[in-house]
Amino acid sequence: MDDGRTEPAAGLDPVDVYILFGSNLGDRRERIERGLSRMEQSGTRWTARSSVYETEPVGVADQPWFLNLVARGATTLSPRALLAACKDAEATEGRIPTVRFGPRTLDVDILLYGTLRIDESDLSIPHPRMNERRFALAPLVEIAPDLKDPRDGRRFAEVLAGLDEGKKVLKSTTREF
Ligand code: PH2
Ligand code: MG
Ligand code: MG
Repeated sequence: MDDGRTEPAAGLDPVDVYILFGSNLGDRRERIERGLSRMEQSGTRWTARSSVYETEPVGVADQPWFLNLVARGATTLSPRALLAACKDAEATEGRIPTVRFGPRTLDVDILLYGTLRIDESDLSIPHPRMNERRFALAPLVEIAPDLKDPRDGRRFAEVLAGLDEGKKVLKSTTREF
């Protein structure tokens, strides 16, 4: 019906979000897969997912290698509700908070929420360290080669190409989803 009121109801327009999944304990693929399913049940529909990457640990060196993957979702959740959904997915994999940058059963991080920028004590979007991390940028650029950083308009592909963080990030070929 066109009655001239074209404004959508507040909060109902889906927003494109990019979420980084990481695991380095237990059945890493299963954990990521279950995390994706869990989040899909609460307001985020996945529209793209990267390959799975085997990645050398960053931060604490003496820990197992990670699997990382980036998924694009269309979400109707607010940034805070999305953060809660990420934490909920982590909790179902039995994540217990331990050392910063240390081993984890499942880590689910919001990289981008549309072009929104938030800087609060417990929630920063875009993810404040994503541009220093090959394990985040490689899968992101795989599914979004033209995407730009809302902070400065640079293409993430260009940021990745210029990154001299030397940690290994290998596209996993052992099993495709
Ligand atoms: N996450 C961290 C710390 N270090 N290293 C890799 N390779 N992948 C991660 O997801 C990762 C990490 C903290 O969240
Ligand atoms: Mg993380
Ligand atoms: Mg995290």
